[in-house]
Amino acid sequence: MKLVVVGLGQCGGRIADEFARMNSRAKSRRGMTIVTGCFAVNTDAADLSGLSAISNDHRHRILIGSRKTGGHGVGKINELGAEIAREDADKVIQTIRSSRNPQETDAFLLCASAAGGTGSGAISVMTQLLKERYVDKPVYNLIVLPFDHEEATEDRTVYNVATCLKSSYLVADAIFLIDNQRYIMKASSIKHNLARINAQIVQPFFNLLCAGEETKPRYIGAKILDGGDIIQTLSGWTTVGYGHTIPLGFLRRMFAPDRRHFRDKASETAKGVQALDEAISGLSVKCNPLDAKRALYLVSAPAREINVDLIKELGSYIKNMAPEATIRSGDYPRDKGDMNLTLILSEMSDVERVRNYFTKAINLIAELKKRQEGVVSTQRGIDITIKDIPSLL
Ligand SMILES: Nc1nc2c(ncn2[C@@H]2O[C@H](COP(=O)(O)OP(=O)(O)OP(=O)(O)O)[C@@H](O)[C@H]2O)c(=O)[nH]1
Ligand SMILES: [Mg+2]
Repeated sequence: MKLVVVGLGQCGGRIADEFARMNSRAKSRRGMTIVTGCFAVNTDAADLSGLSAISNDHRHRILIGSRKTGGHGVGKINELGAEIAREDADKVIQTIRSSRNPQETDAFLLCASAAGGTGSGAISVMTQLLKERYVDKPVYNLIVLPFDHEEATEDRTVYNVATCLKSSYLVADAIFLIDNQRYIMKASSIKHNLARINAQIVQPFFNLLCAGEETKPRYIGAKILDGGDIIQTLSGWTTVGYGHTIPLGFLRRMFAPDRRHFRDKASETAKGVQALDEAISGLSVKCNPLDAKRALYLVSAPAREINVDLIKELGSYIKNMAPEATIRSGDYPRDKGDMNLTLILSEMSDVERVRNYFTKAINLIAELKKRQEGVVSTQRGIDITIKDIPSLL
């Protein structure tokens, strides 16, 4: 499957940068293109300069709203982010359109954080406009939810997240929810942390996108998972997980390369289940798999480790976990390396974290209204007394 990736705002731009890096890896290691275009759009010129993998020119790093912001961002006001996106959308879409033949692309993926200003405001607006221009291509969103501490210190966080999520839900074909808090590693510094988090966010997409683009016969699975399967799976609130195991069998094969021990088969199935467990416990947002209406998994491993029992076992494990889901699956044999698994749960009827944001935002709006009324009446009070004071002007 081939994507055009557009990162909006700082967080979105950095994730898009990570997708550009992933595409270079796909090109150099596997000779294939999985990202046909990668763009960063921002109101902040400095953020755009901080990227490294996205081509360093104005056709790929697109500055918007510079007349309004002077190139310094929108300072968390996501309404302003939305307004600027609307005004400059033609410039962005024209640039995307002219850079590559859009027919080569299966879908768009727009990435942004929900808590900031530029990305949070722009993502739904850009999604809507892209959907109008490219009626036959799905437009997906990847939305990053803030760390817990950001919510505690900044009222605007809850408001931005709720308005961003609601607006995107109205227009995007599917929304990958990525909860920063679930990726946090307390020991490392923030910058290092964010880079690591971004790499982890993108990792599950590597094999997922490569599998359907594979042309070498020895890497074609018994069951190919291609772009059609992915498009059929993605709908509404979506979560993604990734699990992997170290290649344990390699020692045994080193000492007895031609003999396959009967235990290998059992241990391969166990490894697959272990990778699946890791993918479930590391899902990008906390959710209940029972609420998923669609699911997909792709297992990738050295060809000799993929067997019918493994696929059967994984399938029934997921069916038990998400009994209402239509499940699609595939295998992607490789020469060597670990066994890894990408899991997607989609069309979630409920995601607690999203629901909480909506509830908190409703409470916050009511609270702000009360506060505002208080302020207005005090001003009126001053205004009333001020008229009796002589002015020196
Ligand atoms: N995972 C991840 N989260 C990030 C990254 N950079 C910022 N964030 C999160 O994104 C939110 C802040 O949004 P930004 O993307 O910086 O905001 P913006 O879209 O550039 O908007 P303005 O700066 O207000 O114009 C916070 O919740 C951060 O924790 C990143 O590289 N990776
Ligand atoms: Mg910014």
